[in-house]
Amino acid sequence: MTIIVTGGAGFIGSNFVYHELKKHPEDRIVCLDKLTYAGNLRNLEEALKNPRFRFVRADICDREAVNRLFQEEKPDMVVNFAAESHVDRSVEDPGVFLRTNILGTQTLLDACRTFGITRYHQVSTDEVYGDLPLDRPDLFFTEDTNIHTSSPYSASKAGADMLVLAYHRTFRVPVSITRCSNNYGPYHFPEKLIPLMITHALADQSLPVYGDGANVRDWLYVEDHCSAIDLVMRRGRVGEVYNVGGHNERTNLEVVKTVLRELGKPESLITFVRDRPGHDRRYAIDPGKIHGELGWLPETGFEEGMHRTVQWYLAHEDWWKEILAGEYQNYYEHMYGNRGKA
Ligand code: NAD
Ligand code: TDX
Repeated sequence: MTIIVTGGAGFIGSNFVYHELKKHPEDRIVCLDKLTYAGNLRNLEEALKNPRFRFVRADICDREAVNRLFQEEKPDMVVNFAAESHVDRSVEDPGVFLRTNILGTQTLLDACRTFGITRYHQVSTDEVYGDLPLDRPDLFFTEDTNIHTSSPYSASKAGADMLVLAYHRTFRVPVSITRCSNNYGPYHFPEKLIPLMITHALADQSLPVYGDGANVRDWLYVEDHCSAIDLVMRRGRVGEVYNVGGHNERTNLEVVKTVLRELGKPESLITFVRDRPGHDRRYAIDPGKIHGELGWLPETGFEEGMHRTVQWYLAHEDWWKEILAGEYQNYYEHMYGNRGKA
């Protein structure tokens, strides 16, 4: 089988490329990625040595390039990871989120209609459900929870999900969607909470926690997300949505303290800064459907996953130092320079 993986040079996409090459020695993987600030060919260094892997630099909004690739490769499946993925950036500049996340998805769906595929899989997020109150630990997102978005990022992801389901209903494109909770692990871009805190702690810089740090996220080790996508795209029912999460809820402050413990650094590095506008309070996934229908369960617990992640960042200093030395400097100064204390 030939599988097009879009956004495969990013965090989850690159982990997924390795997962597929290893798990399915009969399949070819073609990665289509624009290499935005978040895409990094270094993430695919090992894959590029594999004859079953091909990399193509292109924008998912570029109809001509997308159609040319479909024509050449005649893919059996398409898995769409390509997206603008950082909530804070979507607050600064929503336009590119709508373009890539919605129109890019449409371009891929149109190619699937034209050329025919056995499955189009959309990698979505639990953020499409909005948030849950902190004082109702009995509530979880199910696949039937209303779509109720908070940020331009989550609104664009929800728009894409609606389009995917519409193309199934109207044009019979065989689609599936996974909505996963927060991922962490190797190749996580250092603008996101966990790698940002690891890299700051290693440099003895302050750790900027938004608001009071009481917001809750449901963390899943990236490898477990990859195994869930692999299962759903191959065995999940067409036209269905599957939530993915491992019941690993932590406040941001707990996560930051775990990082500091792992690195043997003092909690005095923590600084509370101005909150994110529209900051979602709590995400919590009910993974009952994917477990019940497909038998999926996560394999890596939070303590083990965090230990592995911190070790990875310690062993790959050159990877993140190269990122921190580039354009990212300007981003950090712009976003955090005038943030002040909470
Ligand atoms: P990322 O930002 O690390 O990577 C995104 C990748 O997409 C990059 O390689 C980038 O170059 C590429 N890309 C961006 N715009 C493109 C375009 N127009 N054309 C082609 N390629 C383009 O993101 P991530 O954290 O790996 O997330 C991957 C997907 O998973 C996203 O769709 C995101 O919404 C979803 N998701 C992420 C998480 C998480 O915790 N990170 C959780 C649930 C769902
Ligand atoms: O410097 C920070 N300080 C801080 O307190 C940053 C970057 C984040 N935070 C908080 C905000 C969130 O409550 O940490 C939490 C996690 O923040 P992010 O890493 O930005 O992730 P989040 O906003 O939860 O979104 C992530 O999970 C869902 C991904 O970036 C999305 O792509 C995915 O859909």
